[in-house]
Amino acid sequence: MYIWNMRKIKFLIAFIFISLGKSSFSAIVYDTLYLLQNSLSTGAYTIQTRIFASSLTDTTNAIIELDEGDVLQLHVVNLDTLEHTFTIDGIVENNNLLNPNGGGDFTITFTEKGPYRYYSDKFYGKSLGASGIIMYGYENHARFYWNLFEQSTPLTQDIASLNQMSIPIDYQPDIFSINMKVHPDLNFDAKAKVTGNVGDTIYITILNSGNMEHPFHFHGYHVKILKASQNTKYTNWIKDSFGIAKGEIMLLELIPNQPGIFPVHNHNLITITTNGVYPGGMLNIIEIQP
Ligand SMILES: [Cu+2]
Repeated sequence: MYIWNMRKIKFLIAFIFISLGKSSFSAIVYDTLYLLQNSLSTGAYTIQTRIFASSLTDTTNAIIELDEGDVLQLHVVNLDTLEHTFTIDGIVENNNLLNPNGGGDFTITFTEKGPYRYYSDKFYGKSLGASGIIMYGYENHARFYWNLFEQSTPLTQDIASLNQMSIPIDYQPDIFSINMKVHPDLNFDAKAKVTGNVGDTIYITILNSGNMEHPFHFHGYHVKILKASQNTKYTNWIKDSFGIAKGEIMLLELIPNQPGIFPVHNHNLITITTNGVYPGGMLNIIEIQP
């Protein structure tokens, strides 16, 4: 009887500590996104884009980082002239319409660590790039993000004016971007260019927000695919090249075994050009110190 009571007390004490621990580490995180009309130019080409931006002057989709346990309280303002949705597959699928010059408020709780895709499920939203990343957890590690997007100059004009309602079979994109930037501008994107030290545990999220599959090739390192939303067979595979399906989000773990500066690039060679010239487009750098 005495032992039972002691166990009960220990359990209660542990419960109190767990409760205190949870309340001290979790928080409600308030954020606002603005769905904007934007564009991306590389000199010869200009594509129309739609983005969920953190501010009215941003040119790329916001990356929202949460600690494990956080609850996201999100305000979304639609500054486009067309209606959109704020969608996260399996989490926010209903009551998520964003009227033009209107918006919505969303209280979002995540239960599983990892990256999530938010997007407008309207064709003219997602096909023009309104698609970004929320990262939940892994807050004690370096986290990097590659949001892939490509489009064609005349096609984006037709989609924006509602004259085109699908991606045509002869789709020929002419801008290939990561975080709405092209190489070498990517070298100055601290969320995209992977930096760290040998032995670090680094998490890289790749989201394919584009309108075609994108195969990637790592030089210098192999990565472990921790999560893949569509190519689920890849889970826990350690690879240096793999495809990312249209709309797919992946979480990669990189533990660098050697110092150096190495490229990571799309294996479809047209996508690592800008204005038709190599190197450009979806070409990224990993820079690891000893
Ligand atoms: Cu290669």
